[in-house]
Amino acid sequence: MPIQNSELILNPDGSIYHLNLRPENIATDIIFVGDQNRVEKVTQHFDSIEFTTQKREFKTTTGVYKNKRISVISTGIGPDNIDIVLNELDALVNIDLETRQPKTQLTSLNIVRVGTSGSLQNDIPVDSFVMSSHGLDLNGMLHSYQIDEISNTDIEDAFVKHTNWSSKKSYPIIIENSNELEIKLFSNKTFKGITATAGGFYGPQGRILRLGLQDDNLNSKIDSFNFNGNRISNLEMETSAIYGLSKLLGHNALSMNAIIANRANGSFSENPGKVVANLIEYTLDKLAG
Ligand code: R1P
Repeated sequence: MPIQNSELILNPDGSIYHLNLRPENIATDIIFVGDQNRVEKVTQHFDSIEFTTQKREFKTTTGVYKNKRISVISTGIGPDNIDIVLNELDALVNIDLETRQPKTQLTSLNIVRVGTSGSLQNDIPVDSFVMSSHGLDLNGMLHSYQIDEISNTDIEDAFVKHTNWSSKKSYPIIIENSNELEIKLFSNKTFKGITATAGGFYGPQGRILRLGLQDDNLNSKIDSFNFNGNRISNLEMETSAIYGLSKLLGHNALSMNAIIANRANGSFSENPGKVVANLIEYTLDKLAG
């Protein structure tokens, strides 16, 4: 049965609905950034550019860096956007858009997120890099899918117990990164830890402006969680969704975080643009290496 027009939506030019992309427009190596203005901060290093488009917050540029064809895509903010980006990218490589049938030969994409994030640990300072060993999903988007095979119940249950996690909130899920990409991108320049992914910036990350929180002590309980030496290093808004959907769809994913704030000691980078620029150069060189 072909996938119906209402489920797999194509634009009149045959491109996929939100991303505005056709299969030939994307490389198999992809860098995700949050901010659409960060796309050019990556592609300014490219030797050549073959394609660029934008619809809403989703800007894509494809080109070549040191003989490697790479697409850079802005996802905007949050796990809801990742649901759109991952499903549409997968459709571009793994569904025949003419027959509207899944392909029998599947393609695995290599996806590296270059994002900003807040450290939760005193010893992971602003202006450093964190590679996400796991995504800790606190937002629940992934619960719409069949996640039994990708979740790690031992750590999840320990986290729920440690934090006295409210049963009214979605159950946390822990998903691993791609080991292959970790080996490619790791060095002594980067910290490594579990990245917690929240579904909002203020309350869901424990920030108080005028509204009270469901649990005032959640961030300090997150900081002190330790499972066989694995601790939670940082908080942001996309990693667990990228890891979860990539694992379910058969893609490789890794999240690299430029630490611009330290939530444990209240500091903020004096030059956040610089650590992001450094992480972009680091990631490009490791990917092309
Ligand atoms: C919040 O300010 C945004 O910044 C972080 C968070 O994950 C969220 O998307 O990442 P980016 O800088 O990559 O967008």
